[in-house]
Amino acid sequence: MGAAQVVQPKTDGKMALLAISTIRTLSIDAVQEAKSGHPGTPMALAPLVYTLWNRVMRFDPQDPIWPNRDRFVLSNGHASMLLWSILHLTQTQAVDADYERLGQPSVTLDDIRRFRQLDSRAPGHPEYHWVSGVETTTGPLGQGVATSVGMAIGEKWLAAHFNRPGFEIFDYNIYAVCGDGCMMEGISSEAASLAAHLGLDNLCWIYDNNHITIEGDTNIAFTEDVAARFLAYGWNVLRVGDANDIARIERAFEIFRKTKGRPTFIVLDSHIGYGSPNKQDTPEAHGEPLGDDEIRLTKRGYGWPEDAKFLVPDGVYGHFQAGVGARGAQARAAWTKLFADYRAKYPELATEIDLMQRRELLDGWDRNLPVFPADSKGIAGREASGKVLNILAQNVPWFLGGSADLGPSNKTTLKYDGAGSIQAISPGGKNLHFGIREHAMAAIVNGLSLSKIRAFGATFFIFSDYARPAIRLSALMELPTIFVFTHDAMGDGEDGPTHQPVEHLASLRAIPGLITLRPGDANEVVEAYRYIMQLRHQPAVLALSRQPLPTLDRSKYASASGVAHGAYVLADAPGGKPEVILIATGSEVSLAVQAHEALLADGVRSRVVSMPSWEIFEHQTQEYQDSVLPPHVTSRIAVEQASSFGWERYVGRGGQLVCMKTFGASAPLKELQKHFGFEPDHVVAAAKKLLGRN
Ligand SMILES: Cc1ncc(C[n+]2csc(CCOP(=O)(O)OP(=O)(O)O)c2C)c(N)n1
Ligand SMILES: [Mg+2]
Repeated sequence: MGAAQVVQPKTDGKMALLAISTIRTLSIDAVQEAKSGHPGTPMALAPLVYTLWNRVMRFDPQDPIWPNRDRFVLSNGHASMLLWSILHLTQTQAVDADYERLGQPSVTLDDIRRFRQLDSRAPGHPEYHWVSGVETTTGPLGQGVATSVGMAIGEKWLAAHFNRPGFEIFDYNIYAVCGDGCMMEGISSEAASLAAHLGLDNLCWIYDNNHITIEGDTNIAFTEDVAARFLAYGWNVLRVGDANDIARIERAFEIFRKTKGRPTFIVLDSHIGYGSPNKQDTPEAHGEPLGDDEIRLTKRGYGWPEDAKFLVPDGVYGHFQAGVGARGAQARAAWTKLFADYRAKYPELATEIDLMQRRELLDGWDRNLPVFPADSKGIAGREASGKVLNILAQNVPWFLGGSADLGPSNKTTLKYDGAGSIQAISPGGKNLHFGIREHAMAAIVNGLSLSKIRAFGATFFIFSDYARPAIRLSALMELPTIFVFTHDAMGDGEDGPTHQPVEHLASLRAIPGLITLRPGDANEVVEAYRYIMQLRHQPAVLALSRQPLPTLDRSKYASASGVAHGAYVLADAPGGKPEVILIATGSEVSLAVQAHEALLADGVRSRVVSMPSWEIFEHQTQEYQDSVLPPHVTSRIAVEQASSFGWERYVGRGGQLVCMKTFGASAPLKELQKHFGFEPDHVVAAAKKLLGRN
C-alpha cells in the first residue's frame, strides 16, 4: 500500500484528525527515539483511544483519582505509547502515593521524548504506581482484562453499598483494550466467564482484532471464533469493521452504555502499523521502530510534516480540553456537589468513602478480635483465620472476599447474618465466589484493591502458583491485596505431593514488596491480620495450616504481638543468653518449643525465635534484629516444613536446616512428619550436633 493511499479516519472534524495523527506520530517518534518499543498498535488504535477519551469517557484530567471516573485499562500494555500520548495531550495531572495532587503534569512531552528511559514517566509498559492516570499495571498479557473484571465487580459493590435514591455516587464504567495475546491467555477466559456470570454491564472490552502477533499471522496458532466464544459466555458482542471509523466506534460505545445485564465485547478490526506503506499488517510493526525512511513515508501519508518530531500542533491540547477536559470537569463538579449533599444526609457513608479513598481504617476496625486461650490441642490456622475474617468483615464494611471454590476448606466463607453472596442480583454481598479460577481471582482481587475495596482471595497454598503472576503485580503496583492460602505444608498428608507446597514460601519471599506471613498459632493468626489490615501499599500472603496447632501459653511465652516485628524471641534461654537458636515458622513453631523444652531439660541453653515473616523482620532496626538473632550466637537451626532455599541467610553456612529438600509424599501427616524429620527429637539432635554435644 502506497503512502498516498492512507485513508484518514472517517470524521468530519479536522481537529479530531489532527489529534489522532498527533497520537500516532508521538508514538512513532518516541519508539524511534528510544530505539525500542511498539509503534504499530498505537498507530492502529489512535482513533479508538481518541474517541473513547475525548468523546465517551467521564474522566477529569485535573483529578485523575476522582472516585467516580470511568476507568481505562490498556491490557495490551506494549501499546503504552497510546497511554502516554493521551495522558499528555489531555494534560492529566500528577498525584502522589498519598493521593495528593502535585500541580504538575503526569506525563510531559519530555517524558515522551525519553520514552523507556530511567525516571521517565513514559516507561515501557503502563505502571500504576509510577504514572498518574494509569489505572492498573499491564504488560503480562491478559492481566489487564482480568483486573478490569475486579474493577467492574468493585464498581457494582460500591454502587450497591453507597448509592441511595437520588444519590448515584458511583455509576462509572470500565473500558479495557486488549489484543490477540490477551485473548489467547487463559486468564482472559476465566475472567470473561465470571464477568458474564455476574452480569457486569459496566464493563466493556475492546478487542484489537488485527490478526497479528509477534510470530506473524494469528492463523499459525489462533483460529478460534473469538466473537462466538464471548457470545457463549453471555457477553453482548459488537463488531466495528474499521478501526478508523470513529462514528461507528462511538456508536458501539453508545450501545454498550444502553446494554443492561451483561458486559460488552467490541471486536474492532484494525491494521497494525496503520499508514506505514511497508510495515502495515506485518509483525515488524508490532515491536520495532519504523526506521527513519519509513517514518517519512508514513508521516507523508498522514499529511504530517515529514521532518517534524514530537510535534503537537496548535489547537490539539485545546481540543482535548474542550472534549474530555470540559466534560470531565463538569461531571466532577456535579458529583462534588452531589457528594456534599450526600455527606449532609449520610455523613457516616460519606466518611467511609473518604477513608476508603485514602486506604485508611475506621475507628473500631479491630474490635472483638479474638484472644485464644492456651490449649495444647489448639486450633488450625485456617479456623482461626475464619473467625478473624468474620469479625473484620463486620467491622470494616468494605472488607470482603472469597475463595476459588475452596471456601469451606479455606474457612474464608463469611457466615454472619447478612454477609450475603455477590451475585448479579446482589452485587453488594461480601462473599465473592471466584469459581475454580485462581489466576483470574488474584487479578480480580487486585482490581478490587484498585477500587479501594479491601479484598482477599483464597485457595490452597499449592495453587498460589496458579495465581502468582497477579500476586507479583499486586506487589509491583503496591496494592494492599490479601491472599489467604491454607493447607500450607504437608498438613493434608494423604493428598500427597501434588497438594503439598514445598518451594512456594521461598518463591513468594523472593517477590519484592510482598509480605508473607506464616503464623505459628491462633494468636499469631490474629496478630498477622492486625498487621495486614494496616498496610496501605503492600500486599500480603498468609500461609495457614490445615491441621490444629497448639495454642501457646502466652503467660509462659512471649506475646503474639511480636508478629508485628516479623520475628521475635518466643522462648528464651536462662538469663537471655542462648547458645543455640531455633528459628521456626507456622506449624513448626510448637515443634521448636517442644525441642526447646527438651534441650533446656538437658542443660542446653536454647532460644526459640518465631519468625512468621522474613520481610517484616528485615524492616526492623539492626539493633532489634541483633537482639533477636545475636550475631555471636552462630549455632542456629531453621525449622520449616518447606524448601530450605534461602534460610542460610538466618542460620549461616554453619547452621542446620530442618526443612524439605524433596517433594512430599502421600501418607498420614504423622508418618510424613516422622519420615521428613519434623519431630522434636530430630531438632534436639540437630542442636546437640551443632554444639558438639552428642
Ligand atoms: C504473558 C505474556 N506473554 C508474552 C508476552 C510477550 N509479548 C508481548 S506482545 C506479544 C504479542 C501480542 O500480540 P497481540 O496481543 O496481538 O498484540 P499486537 O501485536 O496485535 O499489538 C507478546 C507475545 C507478554 N507481554 N505477556
Ligand atoms: Mg494482534
